[in-house]
Amino acid sequence: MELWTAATPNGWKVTIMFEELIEAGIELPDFKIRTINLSKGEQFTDEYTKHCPNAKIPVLIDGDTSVMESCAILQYLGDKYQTSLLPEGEGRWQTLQWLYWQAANVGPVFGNKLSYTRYMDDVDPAKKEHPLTRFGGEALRLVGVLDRQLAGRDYVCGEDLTIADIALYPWIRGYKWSKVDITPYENVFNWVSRVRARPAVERGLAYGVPKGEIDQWSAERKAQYRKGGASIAANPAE
Ligand SMILES: N[C@@H](CCC(=O)N[C@@H](CS)C(=O)NCC(=O)O)C(=O)O
Repeated sequence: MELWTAATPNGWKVTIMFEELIEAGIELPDFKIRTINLSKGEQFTDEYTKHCPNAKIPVLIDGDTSVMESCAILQYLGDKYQTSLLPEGEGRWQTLQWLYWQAANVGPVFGNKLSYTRYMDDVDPAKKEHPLTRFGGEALRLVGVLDRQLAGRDYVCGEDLTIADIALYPWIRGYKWSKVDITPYENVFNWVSRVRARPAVERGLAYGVPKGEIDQWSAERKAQYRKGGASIAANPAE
């Protein structure tokens, strides 16, 4: 089994899943992680798009089967290795609806908010006003939905962590980065700490990232980005 990925929220979903499966006692076959260099455009090569026609990371290659889309990969692994990460019966549909909610809403909206907040330095600020308001407002609405779902629950679908939490966590944890203020949403804020405290999540997030940088950018990495003109490098550590 091979995972072609990069150190980004959609990539971390799958490496967290590997680690949670191992934590649950599953003996995974030998798997290989291949880092795709997005800035060099490795996602556009014929070799890559043969497995992932959408030309985005991650893609899982399991023998003759290639699966693109991070949430489909979570579901594939959840089906292949039966654990409480993708329960059966009623719990399955509870989990899948929140998984698809992430894929259709939180991922694209947080991704766009992040992009306009951090990466579009060359765009006239007046032109960014509408998308920032639109995606910022929608991101907060989604956080409100998640907050209500988490009331009285440790995890999105109840007492146990599922692939719905794994899909949501890498995007929500980056709230400072995307400047979506989740702090008034107590259930979400506490859930972020709860998920973060899991050893498998810690290990999953560390794929492709030096340990000291897991939760913040090192001075060296910021300097690299500053050279490219990105304002993210100028932000103080929060
Ligand atoms: N819906 C896709 C989104 C994948 C995605 O946007 N991947 C980003 C990194 S997080 C990527 O490959 N970006 C490179 C590019 O757009 O060229 C998924 O969940 O797998």
